Formats: sequence, C-alpha cells, structure tokens
Amino acid sequence: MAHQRIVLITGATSGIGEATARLLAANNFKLILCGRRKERLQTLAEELKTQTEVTTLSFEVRNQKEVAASIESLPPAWKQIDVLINNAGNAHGLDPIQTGSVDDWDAMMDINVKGLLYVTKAVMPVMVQRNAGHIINIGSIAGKEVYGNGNVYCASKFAVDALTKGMRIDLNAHSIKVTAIHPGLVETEFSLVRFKGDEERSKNVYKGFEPLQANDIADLILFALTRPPHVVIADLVVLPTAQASATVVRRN
Ligand code: NDP
Ligand code: 8X3
Repeated sequence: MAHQRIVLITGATSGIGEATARLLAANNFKLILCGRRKERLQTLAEELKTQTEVTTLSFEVRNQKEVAASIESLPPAWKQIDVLINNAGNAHGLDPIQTGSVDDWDAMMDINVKGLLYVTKAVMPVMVQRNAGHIINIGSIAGKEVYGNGNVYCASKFAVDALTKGMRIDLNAHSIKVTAIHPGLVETEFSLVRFKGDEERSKNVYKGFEPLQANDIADLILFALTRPPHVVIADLVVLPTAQASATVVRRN
C-alpha cells in the first residue's frame, strides 16, 4: 500500500481549510488540523477519524513560540509531515490607507505573513532532512492585483506570492514542491471577519453572482497533491466565472 502522507493544515476550523480537511480525509491522507477554536477542531477531528488518522493542534499563528512548541509537541510519528498547507489568514477591515487601523494592519501582517513564516519554519526541517515534501500557500487574487482599500491585505498577499517564489527557489535543492493557489471571491467566513461580524455587509460581497465555494479550492489542493513526483503546480489563480479581475465582477 502507498505511503499515507501526513498533511498539516492551518486554519482548518472553517472555510477553505475545513473543506480541504474533509476532502483529504476522504482521499487517504493523515491529518494534523490546526486553528484557535478548539471545539471546532475537536468536532471536525471526531468526524474525520471515521475515515483516517487525525490529530489536532491549537495555536495562534502570530505567536512564534506557541507555533514552535505546538509542532514540537507532536509525537515522533506525527512529526514526519509530508505536506504543509499554509491556509490560516484573513482580511481585517477594508479602509483607505489614510484611515486604516494599525491594529488591523498588525493583524494582517502578523497572521498572513509572519504566521505563515513561523509555521513553515517549524515544519520545514523534517522536509529538508528527508529531501521531500510539499508546501502549499494560499495566496489570493489580492496578491496579484491591488484594489481600492485593500492596501495592507493586498500587501500581505503579495508577500505570500513573493515568499512562495522564494521558497520554491531555496528549497529546490531539497526536492520540496512549493505551490501557491490564489483564489478570487470564495464564500466563507472571510468577509464576516473582514467586516468584524457585520453579517449584512458580509452577505453583500457574494450577492448577485455565483462565488467560489471552499470545496472548489479544496479540489485544486487535492489536484496539486496528486500530481506525479516530477510535476509541481507552481502558481494557480482561480476565479468565479463571474469575476474577471480583483474588481470586475458581473452581478445580476
Ligand atoms: P475563514 O475565515 O473561513 O477561515 C480562516 C481560517 O484561518 C480559520 O480556520 C481561522 O481559524 C484561521 N485563522 C485566522 N486567524 C488565525 C490566527 N491568528 N491563528 C491561527 N489561525 C487563524 O476564511 P477562508 O477559508 O476564506 O480563508 C482561508 C485563506 O484563504 C486565507 O489565507 C485567506 O486570506 C485566503 N483567501 C480567501 C478568499 C475568500 O474570498 N474567502 C479568497 C482568496 C484567499 P481560527 O479562527 O479557529 O483560529
Ligand atoms: C480574498 C479575496 O478579493 O476579497 O482574498 O481580496 S478579496
């Protein structure tokens, strides 16, 4: 029987991460599910344990010590991580740069950029040592195009794009695959977080067209993970059909 790969997914408590966990569980991957909301992690883990081996880690990606200690706390067999999916992240606010909140800026840079780096730093050594592994970073159309009021969120996702390219170059000597997937509008808790719990404003983001669903991104992650050893999906932008760019969306 083929080696069952161990996949660590950050942000597995909702949206893209949760959908990916479900799809990978059904496709014979072992899972390390991460997120801050422990109850959600536990519920999902219990459900998926009927299909595969699952463990959970609850940490705040902004806290480097917590990230390192959490990954270090894994039992030896679980430390042999084959795949890292750097998915945890959010937008906080949608304001012009001149009125943006410093707390929002800190959150986006700390979570989307530094958090991704902290998790990668903790997981990479085992991949480097084994000269094998796959890192998938979830970027965004916002990491390819800047839109009005997107300023710092866009900057954080441009950084994810740059880091993905840098990782691919530096890890090339170790045969580690590095993939970026850059979605357009996906209907998850993303907008609820961006608009600080304002449900009405959040719903409006996805009104009048058919947005992507978290499953659509999970499908692409599975596709990237199941290419043969000599093939890496390097950079993939995926949009709803109604979306032509970061700002052009055909609504009814
Ligand atoms: P969700 O808000 O549904 O999920 C975000 C996930 O990130 C949650 O599981 C959350 O878990 C986790 N997370 C957030 N902050 C932290 C933190 N400080 N520490 C640890 N975990 C954290 O959004 P999506 O599923 O849509 O977002 C997933 C990724 O996709 C993000 O990187 C986002 O930028 C990107 N993306 C989203 C798009 C969209 O339109 N939805 C489009 C393009 C990219 P918890 O709160 O339990 O910690
Ligand atoms: C999420 C998509 O367009 O809201 O990254 O930035 S967008």
